[in-house]
This record gives sequence, structure tokens and C-alpha cells, in this order.
Amino acid sequence: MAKCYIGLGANLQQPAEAIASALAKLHAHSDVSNLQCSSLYHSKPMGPQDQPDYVNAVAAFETKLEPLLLLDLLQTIEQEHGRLRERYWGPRTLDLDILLIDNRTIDNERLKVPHPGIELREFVVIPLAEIAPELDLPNGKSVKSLALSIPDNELRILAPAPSFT
Ligand code: ROI
Repeated sequence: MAKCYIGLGANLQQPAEAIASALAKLHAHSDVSNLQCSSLYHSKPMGPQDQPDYVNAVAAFETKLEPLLLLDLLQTIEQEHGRLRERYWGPRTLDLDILLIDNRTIDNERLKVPHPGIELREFVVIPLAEIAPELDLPNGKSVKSLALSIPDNELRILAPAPSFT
């Protein structure tokens, strides 16, 4: 079993509902166990500013899926939400990014783990610190120290963490 952390983001149509529905699909999947999620956060767009604000969260779960099969699963869920991606760093109906898989480093054409943007994104670091305050990245940096030093860029909590029972 591997412990995975993923980032969820959306800023079109009904972003909070898209994230809740993606979490429900993960929870229902037979290869996903012990799903946990951070609060839902409201964030300012990184990249072009002429797009709506985002809803972001970070979730953790255990899976026996190999990394590329996990990527396939997440991409299927994105597509089920009619994923729109009109331009690079433009708005999206649902984005599911693999952030971390155990302490592994993966450098594949389709998949880089840890996600190369983690340390620069307050909408990843702060929700990650909420659910995994004691975690260190494979490069040795602690999530807690990253969360304390990153500018918050007006990140705020929008809704409490969904719970799965
Ligand atoms: N900006 C925010 N705030 N949240 C995201 O999830 C997000 N995702 C992206 C880009 C376009 C980089 N900007 C984002 O892919």
C-alpha cells in the first residue's frame, strides 16, 4: 500500500460541488482506502488573473494502484467532470494532481512526483499542513515549515473538511 496525497482544484461551473463529487468517487473506489480531506479553501488564481478564484483542497488516501494507474484513475474522474482546459494555466472544471506518493521520487513523461509546484503553491502547502503537519517532503523540507513561510495570498477556508464514514 502506498500513501498518496493529491491536490484538488476547480474554478468553473460549481467548483465546490465538483470537488465533493470527485472525493465521493474516490471514496467509492475499491482501490482507495482511508480517504481524508482538508477543509475546502478559496484561493486566488495562480497564473492568468482574468479567471475566477479557485476552490482547492488536499486529500490523502492509501492505494495499491501503481502510480501510472492512479494517474489514469484521476484523469478518468477529471474527464467525468467534463474537464475543460482551454489554455495553459487557464480555468478548469476539475484538476486532480498527484502531489506525493510515500517518500518516492518519480520522473516519468506523464508523471512527476513530488508535484513540482508544491512548494510554491499556498493552496497546496496550507491544506497539506492541515492534514499532515508532521510530514516531510522527499527533499527533507517539513510541510509545517513550508506552511509557516509561504505567503498566504488571501487563501481562506470556505467549508469544513468533508468526512467519509
Ligand atoms: N490557481 C489556484 N489558486 N488553484 C489551482 O488549483 C490552480 N491550478 C492551476 C493553475 C492554473 C496553475 N492555477 C491555480 O493549474
